[in-house]
Formats: sequence, structure tokens, C-alpha cells
Amino acid sequence: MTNLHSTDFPGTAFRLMGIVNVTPDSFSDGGLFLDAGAAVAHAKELAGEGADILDVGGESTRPGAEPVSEEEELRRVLPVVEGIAASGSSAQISIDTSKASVAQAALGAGASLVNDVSAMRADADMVGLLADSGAECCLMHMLGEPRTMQKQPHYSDVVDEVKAFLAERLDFAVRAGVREERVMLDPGIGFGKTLEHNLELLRRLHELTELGRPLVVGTSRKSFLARILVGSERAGEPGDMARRLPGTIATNVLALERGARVFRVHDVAPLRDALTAAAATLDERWTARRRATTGKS
Ligand code: HH2
Repeated sequence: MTNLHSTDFPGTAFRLMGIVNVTPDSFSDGGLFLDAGAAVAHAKELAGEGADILDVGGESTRPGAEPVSEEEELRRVLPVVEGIAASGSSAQISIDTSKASVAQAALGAGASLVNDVSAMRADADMVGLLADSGAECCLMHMLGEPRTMQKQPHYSDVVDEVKAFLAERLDFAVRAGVREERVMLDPGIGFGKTLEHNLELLRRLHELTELGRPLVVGTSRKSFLARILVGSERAGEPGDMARRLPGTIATNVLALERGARVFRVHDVAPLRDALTAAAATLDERWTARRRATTGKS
């Protein structure tokens, strides 16, 4: 039997970005991989499960999180980027940072993608670094900053406003010399958004494909899923995190159908299977090719 892979079908090809948090305070896995060796082992495991990209982050952006110094962030992420690069993994290394100095060091150590949740607003040097290095980048929407972003976020039309923001950031980047084809865009699920904002963004995600750049989506284990599944008052109780996995799968599959192409997730293996099955369902060429290779209808 021929094994077909979703990337055989460009129309619905997707990339999985596995999350490697080297932080004491990330909302779902804080402290688990704080030691560089444990983080590298975790990254290799995610690559083995099918992660195309490994996103290494040393600063939590969960609601209420305090900023981390440049020295501390470098101390956390650099050995992990170096360790993954030395492991010979074929996965692309991404650095999840808003600091140009951290991004530069990571690019020097083997990363080739900068995931900047501030979309180049936090550090004036970021855009120049992206232009000069030619690195790929992900620019994300966030209302406010992590310390305060969940305090009564307000939009008149969340999709229109996120779209206008991303269009402006893309334009700014390109004018500064970043090659457009190196840019991916992300609506920033959970970043200065209520449950209703997150759901509306996911429901109307196809409107953001009009920006003409690949869309990245990060719903993995986020608290809006707990609000839907167990209720706000029980979020964080034992068993809550495990129940967020089916919610993560459902939201990512719907995002694929609405045009997202990169999925930032903690649980790579189940998401790989769910998205591969969803991509096959969406792409009629899958059926045609199976018929041709197996002779079965
Ligand atoms: N979400 C988080 C962090 N970085 N980057 C992009 N592009 N999109 C996202 O949705 C996104 C992101 C938050 O998730 P996590 O890394 O699991 O938690 P923490 O920020 O607490 O480390």
C-alpha cells in the first residue's frame, strides 16, 4: 500500500510547529523542560512525531506573565537551539522571542525562523534583523501586552481589526526590506481576546487568507477551550488539561478547512493524524490518487 502524505497535496499541505517551552511559568507545561537537556530531548521527541518546525521559547506570554531579561532568556534558549541543531534533526528551528538580540543569537546557532508575538513592535531592531538575515518570520496580532491583555479587550469587529493590523505589519516589514515570501501571519488566539473573539476569529479565519500570506494558528491547550469544555470556574482543576486536547484538535481541523497552514501545538502526534485525515478529506485529489494506486474505489 502506498503511504500518502498530506504534503503530496499542495492545496491542503500544512506544517506542524511543535512547542518547546524553556520556561518556569508557561501555562500548560511551565517548568517541565527548564533544563536544556530535557528541552532538547523533548524537541527530538516532537520531531520524531512529525513536527516540521520546533518553536523554542524562553519567555512565557500567558496572561499576566512578567517580562524576562535578555540575559535570562538567552541563558534558557541558546543551549536548546544549539542542542537541537547539533542533533541533526531535519525540523526547522524557530525562536519564539520579541527581542532582536535573542533572535540574532538563535539565528546564529541554527534557527531560521523568528516567531515574534509582538510583530516587531517590542524591539525597534527586530525589523532590520529580519531584513538583513533573510530569516522566515511569523508576525502575530496581540492587543496590549501579556501583563494586561486580558483586561476587558474590546473590538468593534475583531476580524476586521486583526486583519488591518496584520496588513499594516506586513506592509511595514516589506517596506523595511523583509521579503514578503518570508512572512507568515497569525491572528494571535488568546492574546487580548475574549472567548467570543477567539471563536469569531476561528469561524471567519478564511477572511485573513485574503492577506496572501500563510496563516499560523495557535489554539493548543488554551484556556478558551477550558471555558467551553469544563467552564471557567473549573479551569485548571485536575483533568482539565487532558480535556483540552480534543478541543485543540477540533479547532485546528476547522482552521485548516478555513485556510490556516501552520499549526502551533504541544501534542504533535495526535494533531499530525487529525490534520492529515482532515487534509485528505478536503482534497478530492486524495481519493483520485488512492483509486489509481490501489484500484479500489
Ligand atoms: N501562543 C503562545 C506563544 N507563542 N506564537 C504564535 N505565533 N502564536 C500563538 O498562538 C502563540 C505563540 C502561548 O502559548 P504557550 O507557548 O504554550 O504558552 P506560554 O506563552 O505561557 O509559554
